[in-house]
Amino acid sequence: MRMTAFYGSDFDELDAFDPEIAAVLLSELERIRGGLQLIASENLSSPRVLTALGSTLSNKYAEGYPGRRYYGGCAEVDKAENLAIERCKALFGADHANVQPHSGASANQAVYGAFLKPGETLLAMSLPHGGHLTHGTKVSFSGKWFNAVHYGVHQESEDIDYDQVEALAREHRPKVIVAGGSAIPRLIDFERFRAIADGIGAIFWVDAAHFIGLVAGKAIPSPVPYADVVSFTTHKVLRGPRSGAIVCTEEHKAAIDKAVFPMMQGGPQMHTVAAKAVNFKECATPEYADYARRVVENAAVLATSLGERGIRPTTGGTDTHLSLHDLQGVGVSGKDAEARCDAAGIVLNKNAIPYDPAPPSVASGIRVGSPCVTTQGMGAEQMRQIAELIATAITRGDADPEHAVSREVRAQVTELVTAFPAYPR
Ligand code: DSN
Repeated sequence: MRMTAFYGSDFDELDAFDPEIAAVLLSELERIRGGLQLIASENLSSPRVLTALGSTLSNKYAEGYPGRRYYGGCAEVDKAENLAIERCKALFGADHANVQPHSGASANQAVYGAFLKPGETLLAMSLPHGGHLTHGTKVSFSGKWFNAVHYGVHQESEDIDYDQVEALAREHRPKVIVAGGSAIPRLIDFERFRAIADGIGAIFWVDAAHFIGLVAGKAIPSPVPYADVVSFTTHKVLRGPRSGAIVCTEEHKAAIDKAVFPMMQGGPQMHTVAAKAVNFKECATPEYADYARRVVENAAVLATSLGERGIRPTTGGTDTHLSLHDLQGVGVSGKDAEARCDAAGIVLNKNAIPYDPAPPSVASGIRVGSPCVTTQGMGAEQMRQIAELIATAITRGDADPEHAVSREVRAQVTELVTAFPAYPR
């Protein structure tokens, strides 16, 4: 009864009306099913999350916050947003949650809006050392509107240079210090960052987009007890809809809410807010905690196994869901490695490594992540097998899908993804 009352997700009807788009939806599903998805920032969200995303909540304008909207008819979407807020707060032990950011970049924009005026200074990790585009790079609003100072990693350890963070903080006295990025394989010392921020009276902001899912599953330490504000995406290890969120202390609640709406965004996407509520409920289960633990275990095995095949993990390995690998030892660029893997059914991305001699469009490294393959139920044995397949594709393969090595590796990938299917039929 409730199923027939639900309006949406009628694929057959869409197919009849718009076979071109229906074909894309199907072929993308087949692409996901047909290869190994090792992009560290991707995951396979549940059919429950996808159902909420495909619902009529998409129609509703709800500018404002629950109980304080600028439109009538918000009683039902208010329930969804209140559930998302309460579940998010409980999941992370946070004083306050804002679940309206449309994405990680939008969430970050709101954090800037809450704490910085144009021209003021922030201190963040540099993009080539593992930071993020929105952390003050020149091509992003954050680098154009604010004075961004960047720290990096030690050349030898390839881990964050905390002494440099402290020295730059003292020299430049940034209003905000940012920890987090998109290619950091190791745990971040939040306590040290907090102490540095306190030493100069700065706001301590953690962009936890990449690893927040591991925090939700209690597989790694949480930044929430240390940070003034934590922004994140909901679609990476967390496995929710493609979106963002912010948690913060009581003190900054009003500033964050005003910065998300009306400063940076208009109407929230209420279907996505509902999907975030579903995802936060999923993340509070023992099954999710087990998943997060296995993501870390799998990433460690994959990193070590690639290292054993000459594909060196920077920092010597990983504590999280991703590892970054230096290909200089095998004499292949990141760009070529990505193309060879792609031809063999292995989806990963080229990535700059710290102190990379190559330009970012070529890069000397690759980044690999375990979120998707762990969702598919793969474990340590499969990680070793995947490392062998990646090494074969990179060192003996070719960008041509018809090359003998591409075909040979692809056949083994097919066996693997048949045994551990994504979105089982
Ligand atoms: N583009 C994401 C990533 O791949 O890490 C971060 O925003």
